[in-house]
Amino acid sequence: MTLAGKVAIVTGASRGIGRATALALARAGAGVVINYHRGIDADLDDIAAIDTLSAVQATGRTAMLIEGDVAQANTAERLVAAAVEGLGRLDIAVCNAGICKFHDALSLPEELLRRTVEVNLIGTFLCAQAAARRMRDQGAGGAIIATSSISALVGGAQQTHYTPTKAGVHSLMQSLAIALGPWGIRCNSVMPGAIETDLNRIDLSDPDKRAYFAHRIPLGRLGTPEDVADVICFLASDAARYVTGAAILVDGGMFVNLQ
Ligand code: NAD
Ligand code: RM4
Repeated sequence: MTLAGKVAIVTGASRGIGRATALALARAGAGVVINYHRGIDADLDDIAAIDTLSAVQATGRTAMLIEGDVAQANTAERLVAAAVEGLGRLDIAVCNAGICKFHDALSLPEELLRRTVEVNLIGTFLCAQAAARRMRDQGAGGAIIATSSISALVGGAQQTHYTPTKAGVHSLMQSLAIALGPWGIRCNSVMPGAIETDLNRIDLSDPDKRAYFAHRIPLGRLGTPEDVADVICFLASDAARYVTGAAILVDGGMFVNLQ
């Protein structure tokens, strides 16, 4: 197990890419602090989170569940404290929590714009900063991985409030790689393409959209959360010991397919 003895935080880990990442890290040997946020369907969110906790524990690793909105100032510190007090240390932070409510640009409410920036960009910054402070104090390096997106590089008419946050996350990992390199803390991002999760369930229910993606993705299928989780695990591991400031597209080739 490549991550034996390591401890990780994963934000937004009750569902989708975060859930698959928590499981992949645990299977590789890491203890995991699982974060999620109670949204409009609080009961369903709790059920998903408890299910993830059980699945991670079933791997034989230690896990903790911490509810909290990453946009709130103290959530990241609570996650770090849980890792240190509950699991003894912190080696890996996966800043993954994100929202994307598809919406027209011209009628976009300011509130949705501000919330998307707060969760996706500010939440990622606060999580990375709190984790990095602890990793610096431990003196043993660390790995921070953020979930950016193919949408950091290309646009979407219904995503004008979202794509700039993903470009921001990409840039944040580049700058943090420079700032934290002296402590051996590596900072990278993954850029998933179209991965089937709750986040895009409505968008991908449009047959025309599915047909477009099927045509555009050279590997011929939408992505799964596990496709992304395995790359995050690689970036978290010593196999990526000389990789920092990088962004890895995990999109089945969708980005490069122009004609
Ligand atoms: P999802 O909706 O399946 O899961 C989102 C998770 O984030 C849930 O666990 C939810 O509880 C949590 N969450 C939401 N708001 C939160 C908040 N304020 N604080 C803490 N946790 C919060 O989504 P997903 O598709 O797995 O997306 C995960 C990340 O991947 C996001 O950052 C998203 O932008 C990014 N991404 C997704 C795709 C895709 O195609 N699904 C593609 C590129 C990037
Ligand atoms: C991603 C990308 C995907 C979309 C999700 C919601 O960053 O744009 O195509 O389905 O967001």
